[in-house]
Amino acid sequence: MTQHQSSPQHQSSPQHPHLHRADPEIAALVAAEQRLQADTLRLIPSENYVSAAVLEATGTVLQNKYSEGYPGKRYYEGQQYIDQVEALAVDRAKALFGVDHANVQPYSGSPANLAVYLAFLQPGDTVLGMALPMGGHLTHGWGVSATGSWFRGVQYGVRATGSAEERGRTDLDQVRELALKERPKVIFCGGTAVPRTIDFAGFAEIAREVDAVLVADIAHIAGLVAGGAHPSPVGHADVISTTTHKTLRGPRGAMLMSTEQHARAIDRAVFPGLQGGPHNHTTAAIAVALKEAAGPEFRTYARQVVDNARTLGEQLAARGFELVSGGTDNHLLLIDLTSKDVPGKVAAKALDRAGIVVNYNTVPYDTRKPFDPSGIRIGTPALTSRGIPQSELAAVAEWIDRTVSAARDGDEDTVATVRAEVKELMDAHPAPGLTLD
Ligand code: DSN
Repeated sequence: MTQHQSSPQHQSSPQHPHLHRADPEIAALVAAEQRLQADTLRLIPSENYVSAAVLEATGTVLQNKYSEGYPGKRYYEGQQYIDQVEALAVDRAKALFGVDHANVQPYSGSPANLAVYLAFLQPGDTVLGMALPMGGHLTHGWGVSATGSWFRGVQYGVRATGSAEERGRTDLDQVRELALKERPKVIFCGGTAVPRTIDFAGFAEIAREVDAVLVADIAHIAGLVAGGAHPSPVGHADVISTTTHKTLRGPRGAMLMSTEQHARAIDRAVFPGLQGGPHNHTTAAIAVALKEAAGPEFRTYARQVVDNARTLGEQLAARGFELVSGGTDNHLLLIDLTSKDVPGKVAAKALDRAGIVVNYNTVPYDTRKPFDPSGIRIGTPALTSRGIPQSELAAVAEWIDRTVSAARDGDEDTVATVRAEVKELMDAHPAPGLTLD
């Protein structure tokens, strides 16, 4: 058994003494996960480290309370403080993103997007979104999702031809063509593997042409938008959907924001349309994260995330890695490993053994299957939260290169060596929110 796989039963959890006494099995697993998050280089672009303050807020007594409804109009009594918590979260979201309206109750990104369907579509209506294998999200009308089976999902992709920079970028000509032909009621822009700036103005023009509601799903880039490191969809999109736990560095949750015109439809869709009581402990943690994101340090963080991704991309390209679209404008890199002769899943698993956590991912026009695709997806939000200096990113690229080659050659000694080197760098840059014994 490697150190990586060490049995959680051997670890103690003095940080959570009550949990440790009541349920040592779960306490040990939590402690082991904490150790894993501390020791590994987490490059999954949708993950991050929350602050200790956000973490504390998620573990408060607010989770004991039911509060169906909205501040000032609830279906349960005893809302003296809960109303204030939710109102603070809403006000902070409105101020940070500069929107007319914010709903902080969606349980996560998928329910938030489902609420959009409930607000604007009837079953069978047409929605236009980016195809999942091209970088979109399941809930943008992909077939296996309720959004693609209860609604009529029409999907756009990215350019297949052109220069290395042109390939892999959203093709707005195709979006317009599809929109004019299919007349969707809703158009989604944004996605989960989009390394380039989203042209919100371009999407808005198309949406206006066909009288569709434009929804900007900024789950991945919300922190970059808040920190001024990616253009804002405000003024272009009718509705903005986001999770709160990715670049925004909040708890696992979501928000829907909109113009005043759509505020009532959004609120009614979230509650009572789709959900029951909001998760008040999450709402409190969202409020804390929004306060953190409004500070000057967060702007520095957001810009550093992008600078780090660009540097890491350049370092990887210099080592022969093929980056979809030729690079990145944001926090994310999508890497096609075909030229390295290593399938994405094999590479991701070797990297995991080396203490570098990524996910395998389809690349546009992938000839392999989604569960065994050609690529990996990596990102810099968590690494930047640890304050790992940009000067270390050449070493990170070198570790990725050595490990991918080792995966191809079956060289587990190199994997173990990289793991030790990764641990040394992680020890030098402790993650926020993790206080280890
Ligand atoms: N699972 C998220 C991601 O990793 O991008 C999207 O829902």
